[in-house]
Amino acid sequence: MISTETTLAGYHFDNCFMNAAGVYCYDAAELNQVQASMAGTFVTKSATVMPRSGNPEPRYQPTRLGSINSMGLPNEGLPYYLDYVSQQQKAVPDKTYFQSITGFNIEEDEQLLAQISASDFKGVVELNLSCPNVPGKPQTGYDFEMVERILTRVFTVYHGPLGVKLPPYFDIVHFDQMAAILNQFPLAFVNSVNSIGNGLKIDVATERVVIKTKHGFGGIGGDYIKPTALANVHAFYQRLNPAIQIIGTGGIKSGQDAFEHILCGASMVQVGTALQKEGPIIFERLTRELQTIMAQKGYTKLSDFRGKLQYLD
Ligand code: RRO
Repeated sequence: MISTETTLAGYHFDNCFMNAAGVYCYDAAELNQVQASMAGTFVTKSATVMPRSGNPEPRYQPTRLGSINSMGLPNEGLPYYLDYVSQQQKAVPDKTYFQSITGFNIEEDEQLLAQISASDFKGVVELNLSCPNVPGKPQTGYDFEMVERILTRVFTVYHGPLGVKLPPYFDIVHFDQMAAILNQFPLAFVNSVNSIGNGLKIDVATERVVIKTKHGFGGIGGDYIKPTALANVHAFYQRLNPAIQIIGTGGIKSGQDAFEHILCGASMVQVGTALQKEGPIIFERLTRELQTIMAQKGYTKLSDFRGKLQYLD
C-alpha cells in the first residue's frame, strides 16, 4: 500500500495534495468541488476584513508555460469563509481546513485573527504575506522589518496553528535573513511560493498586454516558477527550526513535480495554475502519478524521501 498521507500542524491529512489559495476557493460552489475531489483538504481564497470585487478583467490568462494574474484579492470577506468552514467542520468533522487571510496593515491582521478566535474555527490559518496585485500595496514578504513586526503582533493575539505564505526570494542572503526572522516565532508552517510578482505577458498579434490592471503586470505561476519554488522550499527546509513545516507551491502539474517538492522538504503540496486549467479532477492524476514514482523507487510513505535531496559533494 502506497500512501500519500501527511501530517501538518499536528493534523492528519489523507492526501498531501490540496489547492493553492486563489484557485477553486472563491466561494462555496468552488470549495465544494475541491472538497468532493481527492484533495486532502482545501484552503480558502485569502479573506480580507471587507468583501472585495478585485481588479477589472481581464485579470487571469493561461499561457503556454503557466499563467499570469492580477486578480486583486477578490473575496467574499472573512465571515463568509468562516461560515463555510464551520459547515464543513460539522459535515465532515474528521477533516481539517485552511483559512487564508490577508490584512492591509497590522491592525487588520489583528482584526481578522480576532474574528477567527471568536468563531468556532478549528483549523489552520495561512497568513498571506505576498499578494503582488493590489495597486500601491507592496508585497509584505519583501519588507523584512515589517514581517517581523507583523509576526510579533500576530503571535501575541493568536494562539492557534498559523503559517505564512511567502513570496519567492532570489538571493541566499535573503533566505538567511528571512529564516532568521521566521525562526523567532512558533509558526506551524511556511508556504513557498506565491506567484513571482509583476511579470509581463505580451500578445504579439495585437502588440498588447493581456491583463488590464497595472499596464499588464501580474503574478506569474506554472512551469516558469518551479525551479524558484523548489529552491525556496529547500532553502527554508535547510534553515528553519524542524518544528516549522514547509508547504510546497509552484509549478506542480504532475506527480513528478510533487515528488520534487517533497524531496526538497515539503510536507504538503499545493496546486494553482494546473488546478485552474484541469479542475479538481487533477488531484486523481497527481496522486496516481506520485504513487507510481514512489512504487518505482520502493517508497511507501512520504517520510521515506521527504527532505532527502542529495548533493554532488
Ligand atoms: O488576488 C490576487 O491577485 C492574488 C493574490 Br491575493 C496572491 O496572493 N497571489 C496572486 O498571485 N494573486
